[in-house]
Amino acid sequence: MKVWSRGIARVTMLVAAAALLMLALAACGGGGGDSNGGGGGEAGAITVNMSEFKFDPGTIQAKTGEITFNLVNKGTVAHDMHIEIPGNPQTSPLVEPGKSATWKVTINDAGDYEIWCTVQGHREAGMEGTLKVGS
Ligand SMILES: [Cu+2]
Repeated sequence: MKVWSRGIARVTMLVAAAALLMLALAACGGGGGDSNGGGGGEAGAITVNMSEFKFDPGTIQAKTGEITFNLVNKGTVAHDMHIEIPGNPQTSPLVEPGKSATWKVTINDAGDYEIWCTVQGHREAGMEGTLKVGS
């Protein structure tokens, strides 16, 4: 069951990646206007803006189950988002400056989870926060 649903999640991600690629190709035709943020990302996704050195919002509210993040890097260096899930810590792909990424994580237990950026020195500089998962 768990393996099966993971497979579905993987297929969903591939479909999402393909859709993003098509969007990117379409955007290229327009010439230069790289408009990330502001309505971008998947429906129901939680947008988290990353910059030096913070997550905005710093406290993120979510519901148990599959959580979709729209990670937007508004900074000038690469950032990622790590969620300290006991026994199952998760780290997003690295998001380059000016880019965004859709990232899905499944959390079945309600609670508060620490988040931080794993790029060296960023957490120490204040790039951390809390993910509050409610049922
Ligand atoms: Cu960072």
